[in-house]
Amino acid sequence: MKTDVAIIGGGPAGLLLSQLLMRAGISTVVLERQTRPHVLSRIRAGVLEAGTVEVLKAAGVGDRLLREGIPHDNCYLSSDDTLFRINLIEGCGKQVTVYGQTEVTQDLYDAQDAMGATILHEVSDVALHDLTGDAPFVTFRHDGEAKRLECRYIAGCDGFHGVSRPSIPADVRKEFEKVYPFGWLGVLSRTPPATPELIYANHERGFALASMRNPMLSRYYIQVPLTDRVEDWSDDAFWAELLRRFPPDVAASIQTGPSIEKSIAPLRSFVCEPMQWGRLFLCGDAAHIVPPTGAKGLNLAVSDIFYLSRALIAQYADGNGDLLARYGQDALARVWQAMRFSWQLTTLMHRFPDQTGFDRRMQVAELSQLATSPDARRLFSQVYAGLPY
Ligand code: RFL
Ligand code: PHB
Repeated sequence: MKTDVAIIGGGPAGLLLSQLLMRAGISTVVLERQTRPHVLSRIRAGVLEAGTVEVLKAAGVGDRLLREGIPHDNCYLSSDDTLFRINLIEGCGKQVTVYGQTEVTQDLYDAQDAMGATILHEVSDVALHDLTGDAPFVTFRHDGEAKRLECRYIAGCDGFHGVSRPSIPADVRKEFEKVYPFGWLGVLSRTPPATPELIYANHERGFALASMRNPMLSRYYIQVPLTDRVEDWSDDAFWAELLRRFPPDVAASIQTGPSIEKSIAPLRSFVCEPMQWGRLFLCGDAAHIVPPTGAKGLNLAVSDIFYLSRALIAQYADGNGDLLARYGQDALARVWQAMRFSWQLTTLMHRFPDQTGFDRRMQVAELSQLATSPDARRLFSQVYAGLPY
């Protein structure tokens, strides 16, 4: 098999890259380890930055997003029993849009099917070869047979546990990591959202988040110790704990119901430098992980794909490799800004096991600055709604 760009991983990053490149006449093959229903069953991101919406529109997958996505002008922060609003429009003139990652991925699959894309599911033993030469290739198994895919470039879009990042030699790679001493227990339920916009809550019992997918589908999270397992949490125990962590009037507006999905995600900040090695380009979770506080993960995957697709299109259009040579530099500048924001919001909104009275006063001071200072809210809004590309 032969293609221009071999794409490892058919999550949102890989599918979006394939879509943007195919629209520019560049051929792709996507290799995905899981089945399509498995990829579509992962409940993850929910909040899209304004720039993400623009990239998805440019990729030809904006129609349903514009119809069904819920634009939000605000988000709310609460600390114990106080609640304040951050108006994103006042802060930076931009909104965010609530539209699930599952929906983004479904739209990309539909668009890719319509273009006749080659997406191979249930591939195994993917290995990358000759990355620093002019003719890299990928070997893998599919339908019980060993296969070889020749290409000009490889995009590593295979998430945190993929094979692409470890294909960069260990003595070249620098990895930066921070692991947080808690996770998020998330519940999806077929109930109307408690409030029209998101509420991030810092409570003495721990963090909580009220989010949503659509007018009849709510998504809630609570901070839990890393030792907790999903089986430890009955629906009743989850709702009781969630309600305790919001101010009383918010808690009173939360409708509880059976969970239709329940999972625990650990929190981690992680960056791999460089994001490119020879003809291999890392994108999305393959290169970096943010804690979900602030909803940056999927948005960063999209900004990486924006930079890489632009660079590959320029390379194919007129042989100009300048943007491709600086892909990692361009992507990382934005990644580190989002990394700092997610770390800061995680630090601000969670209760840490070893938190001192001093640490708590620092949270209170920072929350009070956000509540009272338009300048502080402006800085917050700029990153929350999305830094420019
Ligand atoms: P993905 O989605 O992990 O996709 C990678 C794909 O690669 C496949 N794969 C392989 N394929 C072939 N060969 C191999 N060896 C392979 N190894 C892996 C995998 O099967 C998979 O299909 O990475 P991608 O595309 O970079 O997308 C990143 C996003 O999924 C991720 O950043 C977000 O979900 C993070 N995230 C959020 N991001 C936001 O922007 N806003 C949010 O509101 C938000 N909320 C969240 C989140 C992540 C969460 N969890 C569970 C980690 C909430 C949660 C709870
Ligand atoms: C979500 O709806 O899943 C969500 C929203 C905001 C976040 C993280 C996750 O910061």
